[in-house]
Amino acid sequence: MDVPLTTLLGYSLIESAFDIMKLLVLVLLATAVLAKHEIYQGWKSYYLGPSTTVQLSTLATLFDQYEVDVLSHPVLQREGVVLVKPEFQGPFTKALDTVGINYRVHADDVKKALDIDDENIAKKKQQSRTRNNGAQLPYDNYQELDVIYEYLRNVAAKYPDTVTLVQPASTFEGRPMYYLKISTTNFEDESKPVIFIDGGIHAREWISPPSVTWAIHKLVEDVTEPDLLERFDWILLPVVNPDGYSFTFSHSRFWRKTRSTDQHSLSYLCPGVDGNRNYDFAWNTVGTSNNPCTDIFAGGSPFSEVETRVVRDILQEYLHRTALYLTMHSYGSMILYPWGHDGSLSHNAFGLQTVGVAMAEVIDSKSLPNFPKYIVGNSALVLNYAASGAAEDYAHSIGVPLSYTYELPGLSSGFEGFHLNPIYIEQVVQETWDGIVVGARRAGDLFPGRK
Ligand code: 0X9
Ligand code: ZN
Repeated sequence: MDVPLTTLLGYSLIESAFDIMKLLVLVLLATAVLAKHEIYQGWKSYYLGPSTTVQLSTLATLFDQYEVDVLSHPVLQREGVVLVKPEFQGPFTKALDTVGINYRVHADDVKKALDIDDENIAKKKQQSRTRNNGAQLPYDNYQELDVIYEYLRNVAAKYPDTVTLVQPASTFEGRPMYYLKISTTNFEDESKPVIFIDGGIHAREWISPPSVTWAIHKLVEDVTEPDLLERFDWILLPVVNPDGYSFTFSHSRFWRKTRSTDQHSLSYLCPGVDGNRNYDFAWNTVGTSNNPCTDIFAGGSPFSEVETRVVRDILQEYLHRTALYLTMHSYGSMILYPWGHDGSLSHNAFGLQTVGVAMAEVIDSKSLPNFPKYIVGNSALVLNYAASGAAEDYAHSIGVPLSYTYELPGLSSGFEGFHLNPIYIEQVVQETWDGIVVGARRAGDLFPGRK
C-alpha cells in the first residue's frame, strides 16, 4: 500500500492520544463508580422462602424489628429478596433459623454487587448510544431521566396529530413532570373510554418506566393493534417520581420515595415520602409510618406530594370515562387489585379478577420458562400485608372500575444484581404490552363509554 509515512505517523499519534483519553475517562468512571454505594458497605441481601402463612406473618414483624429493606416481597411458593444492615444480619438470620424460614444469600457484599451493576450499565450505555444513534429509546438497558424525557419530546414532535406532551407541574426539586396524551380525536370524543398507565412512582423499580414507554412505542411508532388507538384515549406517565428516579442513578440505587424535605421536622435528615402511601384513601391507617426515615412514610397529609397530586388530577379530570388504570411497580410478577388496606373485595371484584386473570394468562403465554407465572388477586391478600394510601385503591375508590398494580417480573432465582438483568427488559416490556392489550380490550367491552 502506498501510504505516506507522515499520514501513518499522524494517525498513530492521534489514535494513541485518543486511547489515552479513553483510558482517562475509564479511570475517572471507575473512580466515580467506586465512590458510590458507600452506605451499603457490609450489607447483605437474602432470598427468603417462607413456606407457611404463619412464617409470612412472622416475617413482617422481623422486617420491622431488624429494619429490613424489602426489595421484593416473599409470598408462598415465591421467594422474595431483602437487604439487611451489617449489625442485624446475625440476629435476623438467627430468628429465621428459629422459626424455620428458608433463606439463602443473594449478594454477600451489596456494595460490590452494586458497583458491578454500575459497571455493566456504563458499558451497555456506550454500546446502545452508538447502536441507536440517539433516534429511538433503547431497551437493552435502563435509561436515565433525560433520555426518557428526550424520547417523550421527540415522539410528541414527530406525531403531532395523535400525541400531546403535557407538563402538568414541576417536582419538589424542580424537574418537569411529563405525560403523553395519545388520541386520534384529540381527546374531544367524549364517548371514548380513557386508559391511564403510570410508572416509576417507586424510584428504584427501574423496569417500570420502560413498560410505559413501550406502550407509547406500540401506540404510535409500531402500531400492530390499530383498534386500540381508534377505540380509546390514552394517558401515559412513565415517571411519576422524577426526583427519586434521578437519585437512584446519581446517589442511592435503593431510593424509593420522593425527595421532598418539607413534610416533617426530620425531613431534612430523611427526605421523601412513599408516593404509594400518599393517596387519599384510608390515608396513613395501615402499612404506613409517621417516621420520615422509613421507606413507607405517608407524608404530612394526603397528597402532600406534587407527584401524587398530578396523578390525582389526571384521574379526576377523566374520571367520567376512565375504564382502566394501571400503575407499574416491581418486582413480583403479580397483578393486584383493591382493596389493599384491608383485603376486602370491592363491588367490582368479579370484573377485577376476570380481567386480571385474562391479562396474566396472555403474559404467561408469552413469557420465558425462567420467569415466574403471574399471580392475580387482592393486593393485601396476595402480598400478605395491608397498606393504605396506594394509587390503585384511590383510583378505584373514586370510581375507576378497573384499577391494578402490576408488580413486574424480576429479582428472583436466576436474575442477577439488583434489577432484572437488562437482557430481559425487552422481553418484559413486550409481554407486559400483551397484557395491556388484553386489559384494554376487556375494559372497552365492559365499560364502552357513552354511545
Ligand atoms: O407496597 C407497595 O406500595 C407495592 N409494592 S412495592 O414492592 N412495589 O412497593 C404494592 C401496593 C399494593 N397495593 C395496595 N396496597 N393497595
Ligand atoms: Zn413499588
